[in-house]
Amino acid sequence: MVKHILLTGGSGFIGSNFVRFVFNARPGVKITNLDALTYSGNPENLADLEHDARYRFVKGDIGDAPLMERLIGSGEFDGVVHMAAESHVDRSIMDAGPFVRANTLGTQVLLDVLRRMQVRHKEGKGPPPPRFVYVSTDEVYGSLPLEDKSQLFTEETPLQPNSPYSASKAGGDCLVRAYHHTFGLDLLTTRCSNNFGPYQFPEKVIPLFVTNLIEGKQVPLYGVGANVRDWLHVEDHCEAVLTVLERGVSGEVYNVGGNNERSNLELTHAILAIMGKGKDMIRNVEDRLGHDLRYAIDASKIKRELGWQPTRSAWPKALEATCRWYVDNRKWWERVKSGAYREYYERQYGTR
Ligand code: NAD
Ligand code: TDX
Repeated sequence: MVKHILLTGGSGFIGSNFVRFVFNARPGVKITNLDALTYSGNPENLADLEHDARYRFVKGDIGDAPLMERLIGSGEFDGVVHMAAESHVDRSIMDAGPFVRANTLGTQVLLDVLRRMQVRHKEGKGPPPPRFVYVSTDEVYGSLPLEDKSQLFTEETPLQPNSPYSASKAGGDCLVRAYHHTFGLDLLTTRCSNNFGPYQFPEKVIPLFVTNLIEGKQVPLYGVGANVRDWLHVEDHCEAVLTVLERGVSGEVYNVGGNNERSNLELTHAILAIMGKGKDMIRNVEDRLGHDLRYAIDASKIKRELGWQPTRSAWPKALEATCRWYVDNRKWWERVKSGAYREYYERQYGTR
């Protein structure tokens, strides 16, 4: 079992859920969270754990090679879970630069630190490089047709990313593959479908729609809402990542999915029903450029080989619980939507 995990991007949606999940599931494990606190990194997501002896926060950018060298090269971690990324497709369509820098080049910086550790270790001059899990996405596979529901993404599906976001994530996937193949580093990859749950930045469709409805605003549905996504509760994803870290086979890729395909229109109707609102609250807006039609994951490998399967994603109960979380935690998302969450950051870490 791992003892001390370096988690990158731990102040974001999945990262902050991962910290909580691991502390509950493995009370003896320590986590150091390395996060640059970009717009989607919110220290308030983990404010209650700040004084937990098992938790440490380091503010930094994965692209900062000397810092990564000092941190990872110290040898204090036996596992790295790499989640830090620019994560929103629409932002990548506006400006791809930050995506390539964080998702592709940032991943390369981390891999190069491991490579240098490996060289030093072989010379008897330092600790071995830790195991490294790259948290990727189903979006690297591109898009499936709407008509033929039998088609699913498997780990053998060729990478055909369609957005600057998914292309920059696929850059990371390719580097992980190459560094394992070339140097034999202990690297693994997960490719997960759309997550939902608490602490998701309200630019993503579920928290955006739920919080808009609470505020009495309409929900902007792209096109006619025909696009299909496979929804997985974030804690199921966290469990899958921990499982891969603990028991995955080095060099392997594991798909993670909820077997829970919904069109955006179906999803929107479900949210409206939960929130007690009518269809008049839908505003059909211009479609996303290059909008992938359908993502659907075949997650049979991780089930067969590592025994993981989703247990928290049952529809619509899990969606109802998520909507309720946003209803009950209005202060959290109001501070995000208004930008006030940055004040906490300024107080804790000074000006940016
Ligand atoms: P998020 O945007 O909520 O969080 C990303 C975190 O990374 C933030 O805390 C941000 O400050 C940090 N970060 C960004 N650039 C950084 C850098 N250069 N250095 C250090 N930290 C940096 O994203 P999320 O939804 O929690 O996604 C986490 C990971 O999971 C990403 O790698 C994403 O590609 C992957 N993923 C997400 C989903 C999903 O549905 N949200 C599904 C599959 C995979
Ligand atoms: O306002 C909106 N209206 C709308 O119709 C938004 C923000 C989205 N949508 C649609 C677009 C997508 O088909 O809803 C669907 C989901 O959109 P997002 O929440 O932006 O997620 P998606 O683009 O599918 O990507 C997400 O899942 C995979 C994450 O943001 C990625 O980080 C992850 O890799």
